[in-house]
Amino acid sequence: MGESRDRSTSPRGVIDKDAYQELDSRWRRVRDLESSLGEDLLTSTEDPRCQALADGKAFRLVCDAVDQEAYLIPGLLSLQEQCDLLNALLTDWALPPHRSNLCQSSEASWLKDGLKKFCEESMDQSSLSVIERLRWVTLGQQYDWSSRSYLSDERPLPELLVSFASRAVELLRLAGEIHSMPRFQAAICNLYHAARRPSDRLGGHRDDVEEDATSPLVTISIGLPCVFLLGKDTRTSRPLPLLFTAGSMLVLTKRARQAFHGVPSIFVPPKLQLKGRSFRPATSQSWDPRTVGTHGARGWHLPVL
Ligand SMILES: O=C(O)CCC(=O)C(=O)O
Repeated sequence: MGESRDRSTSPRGVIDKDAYQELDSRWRRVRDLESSLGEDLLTSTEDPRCQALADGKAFRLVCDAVDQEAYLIPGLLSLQEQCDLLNALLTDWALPPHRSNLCQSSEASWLKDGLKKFCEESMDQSSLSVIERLRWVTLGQQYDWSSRSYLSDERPLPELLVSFASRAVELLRLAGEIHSMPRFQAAICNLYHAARRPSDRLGGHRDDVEEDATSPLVTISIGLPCVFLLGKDTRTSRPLPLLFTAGSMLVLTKRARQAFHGVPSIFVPPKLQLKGRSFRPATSQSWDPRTVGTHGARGWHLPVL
């Protein structure tokens, strides 16, 4: 969690070319895989920019656009595990005492009722409106966005999340890339909805608030695929656009931990592309994180303090 600048300036105050912003604007306009054809997008681990590690279970990203301490681990979570995450988020984690963009107090019966109806698939307008507006939830040590700092009352992170993030780090430890298992302390769950509103993307930023700015940061993707832009520690570097798919994880460590990154676009399959802001009713299909549409929970983010 941290810095989000629009432009970078040189010491003399001259505005340098914001290569990150340029690519971010370009990708915002691309709304599905089909329209991405012909663009430079890393879509497969066969790409020469992926260097296999751990018997081909993990890949180091090797190109000028990123520091080499960035790793992609495709398909590490099973479909059932992705469902378990989504379920835990909507039935438990999104409620107080965890903070979310909808509620920062302990009284939230309306939130609980809205999420419950949604999960039981007996939605009405008010529960739809809850789901539609839920954008982020913080877990573990809570974060205060206004002061841009972590609050002192430390809460443990949910075990399920820690075990999934540890699985990724363990693979890299066995491959000799990371030397010890970090103690995960905080997470933000970002929900990007298929409506593709401005709130359904994440601008380029660095996570620079954590005290230990070198310990690994793990991002878990569930739901619809997205374009993840991964750069270096300055916006003047042109970032690498990669397709980040459900069940996959990204681990940024050492220098890459300081990298600008963000999510300019969620890919929404044409049959789920929504007109205006009208939302479809939930169906049992909406529980399949591969096709999760109206409530496209997508990003899971575990910065380590
Ligand atoms: O949602 C994602 O995949 C990225 C999340 C992120 O970068 C953040 O929350 O700081």
